[in-house]
Amino acid sequence: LDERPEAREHIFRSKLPDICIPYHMTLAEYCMEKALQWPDKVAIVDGNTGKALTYGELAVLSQRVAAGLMKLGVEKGGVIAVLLPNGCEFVAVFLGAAIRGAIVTTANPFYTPVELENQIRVASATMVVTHSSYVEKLRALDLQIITIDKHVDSCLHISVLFEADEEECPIVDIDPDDLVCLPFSSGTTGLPKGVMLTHKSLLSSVSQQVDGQIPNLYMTDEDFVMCVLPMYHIYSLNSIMLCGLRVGATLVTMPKFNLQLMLEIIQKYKVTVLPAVPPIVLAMAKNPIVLNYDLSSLRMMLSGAAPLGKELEDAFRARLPGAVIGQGYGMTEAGPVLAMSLAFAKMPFPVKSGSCGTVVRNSEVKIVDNDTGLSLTYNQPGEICIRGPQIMKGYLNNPEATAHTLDKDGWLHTGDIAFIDEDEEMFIVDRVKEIIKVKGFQVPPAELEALLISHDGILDAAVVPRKDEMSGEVPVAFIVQAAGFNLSEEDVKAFIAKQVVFYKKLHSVHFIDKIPVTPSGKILRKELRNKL
Ligand code: 4UU
Repeated sequence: LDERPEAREHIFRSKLPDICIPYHMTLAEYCMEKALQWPDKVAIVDGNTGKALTYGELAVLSQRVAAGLMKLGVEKGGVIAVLLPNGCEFVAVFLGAAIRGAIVTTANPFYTPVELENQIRVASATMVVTHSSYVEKLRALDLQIITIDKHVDSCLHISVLFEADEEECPIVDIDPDDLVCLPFSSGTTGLPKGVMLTHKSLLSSVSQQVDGQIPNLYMTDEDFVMCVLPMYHIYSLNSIMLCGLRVGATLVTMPKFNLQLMLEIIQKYKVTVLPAVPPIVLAMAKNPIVLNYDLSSLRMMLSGAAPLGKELEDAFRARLPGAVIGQGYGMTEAGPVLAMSLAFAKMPFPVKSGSCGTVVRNSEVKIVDNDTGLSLTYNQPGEICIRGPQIMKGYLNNPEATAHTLDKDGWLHTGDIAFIDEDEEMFIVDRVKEIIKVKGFQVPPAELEALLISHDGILDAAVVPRKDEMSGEVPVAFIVQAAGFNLSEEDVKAFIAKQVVFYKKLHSVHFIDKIPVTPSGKILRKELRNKL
């Protein structure tokens, strides 16, 4: 009898064979590898304005950005913040920074000054590339600001990067384990942390999706990929931007979601691939205006970042039978893609509604029973753990949080509860982490709780998710009020609303006498959720 622990572990793998991942390449080389084969092909087109950039132009522009960054004193390993809506500037700056050997931290441009300051401080960013309309929010920080549109006092203009000399593009010795991207995520607990993604992580994740004889996510240079999900979130950054460039597709960008505009753009550009989040699937499946458009070009609808119900998936299929719908399952720390529907494979497998996909290639998944720590086999729900070349290196300057998430054997613990059926399809059934997902966006309860207890009238607070038809989940607060105060629900909501980005706003506030906690002081979130 083999008594080694690994002999007791049930490891799940992709149904597709492993592939050869070109670890030796840098992320920019890898994503632009084939760009020279089609220099005149449009890489990115702005769906609203029609402004387009070809692969050849993008290659030159990113070399100029790398040269410009070097001239401005950005060193290898330097961190720059990108605070931009979707568009060619985002892509060129990201690639240019990667060529320079710098690290890009991405954030939501709608973040409040407090949210931005926190991230920029933790990330030690020294420069930010943004739109002039966000400059005021950044003034208090010690940062070199570059604007992509008009000139602004005491800021630089993007021309310092875009008009630099590509001949001066630095040749940097980049190791596969060097960082390239630093998105923020609260992970399984606490405040947002910098997720260290290396050239190797992102390159592996892209490769696991689109490379090989039988790609799992089959996209080609003939595809027009809708880029409406924000590139500052890892889903869009990886599965749309980087995967799209790798295969030579055309990215059709929109700065923000608007259903009617999106439908017009799909029709006009004959968009073939629509990566989305559940609220967009809901609109596509249910909103009557969808029927007014010719969407026959759509062949693939990918949903991810939050649970998508079986009913909704079926409703979408009934309305748009020409498009294959399926899910991807990602987590920033996992590089990000853990599982992808095999309905999207070059040789598609039959799949079931409600599944979030099958584990990607060159990776191992195990499902762990949280009580016994044992790994489970088919059809038994437990915590999803993943191991592979794509997962993060750790949280920046936070070994404690890293140790809590990455174990000594290299497994990343997701905090998601799922089972895998006998067809290797994964079904997420619960979440054992605090994070609240509003339309796929992360809302860390710890952040809202810290803000709440900073109010003199609030003694203690807990924030939990409440199910919501439109957003999936919304945050609601339980509050213990201090003696002598008479706060109303509206007072508390307004106090939070002015400090956070729109999707983190509280939807209701409940006053209670005491926040229920475990003997060790952890909030009993389930108990509060059950009260709702
Ligand atoms: C149920 O949401 C993401 C990344 C999503 C993504 C990326 C590339 C989806 C498809 C793709 O191709 O990252 P985070 O870090 O913002 O949030 C991670 C959490 C997960 O741990 C899980 O709880 O978001 C939830 N989640 C999902 N839940 C992500 N995808 C799914 C899903 N079903 N399909």
